[in-house]
Amino acid sequence: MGVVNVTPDSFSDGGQWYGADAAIAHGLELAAQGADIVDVGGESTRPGAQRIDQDEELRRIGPVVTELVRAGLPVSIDTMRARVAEYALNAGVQLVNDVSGGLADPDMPRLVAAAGVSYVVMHWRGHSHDMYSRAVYADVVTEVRDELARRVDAVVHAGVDPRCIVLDPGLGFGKRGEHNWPLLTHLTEIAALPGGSFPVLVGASRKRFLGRLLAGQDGTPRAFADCDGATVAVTALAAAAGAWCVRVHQVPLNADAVRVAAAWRDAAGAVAAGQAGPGEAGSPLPVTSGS
Ligand code: PMM
Repeated sequence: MGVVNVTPDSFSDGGQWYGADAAIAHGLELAAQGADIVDVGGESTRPGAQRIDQDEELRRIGPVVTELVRAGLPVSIDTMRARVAEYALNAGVQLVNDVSGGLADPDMPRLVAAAGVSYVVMHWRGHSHDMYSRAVYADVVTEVRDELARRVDAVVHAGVDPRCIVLDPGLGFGKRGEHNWPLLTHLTEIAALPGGSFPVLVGASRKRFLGRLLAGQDGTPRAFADCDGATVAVTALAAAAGAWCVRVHQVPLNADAVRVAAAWRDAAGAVAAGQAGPGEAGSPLPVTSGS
């Protein structure tokens, strides 16, 4: 999944694709480089971010989703607002990526259910302006899994087909580095809920915890744009562990890493032995649009 942030202020690529023309060209480029899905978002969720209003979010994403769908790309909409998702669904997007897992807008699960599209349910404890105040965990893997299980129950209760659900541990959202790493190393456990195993999406690309890991000797974190090597490493490890999708800013090397991981899993016999984990890297959307 390649990221198109139509925002002036995302932490990882803020401003680069802010204009509609630049964002559309970037989405086309990501697909040409091997992205199976292009994820379009109009609202930054960087730590400390204040919300923008709905009209502004619609203004940012509208022409971009419309053009990328028209070009024949599988597009997802990264939004917490049902109204914005509805606009994008009408334009033909095939997946709703809701970083709040249906908590920010109570109309979202019903809308997704009616559309019958794939739904990324991310672990989230609240909006970005004060997300670190909620970064308190005694056992992060168990708590994230249990909180995701409650979100799955809620969205299924609202009518979402469980086969359409993708789970996401929400790296960096109300989580510090010491929380992100155990989540990454326990993807299978997080997605194995009592109702069944769900595909997993991992969004580690260029996040702060990678910059901190790669800090220089004086402790200065590595710049976001210089964390792509670390992102590729996470991609390979997550895909080899069975992640269904990785959400990344730079596609070519991550697409290669996904292919390496698929070969690795094949050679290990993971699929044949029934140890497919939470999802197959590179597999198509959990359900096709509108099915
Ligand atoms: N992270 C960001 C935005 N959207 N969506 C999902 N499903 N998972 C994530 O981890 C995620 C996301 C923030 O990163 P960005 O500002 O670089 O896009």
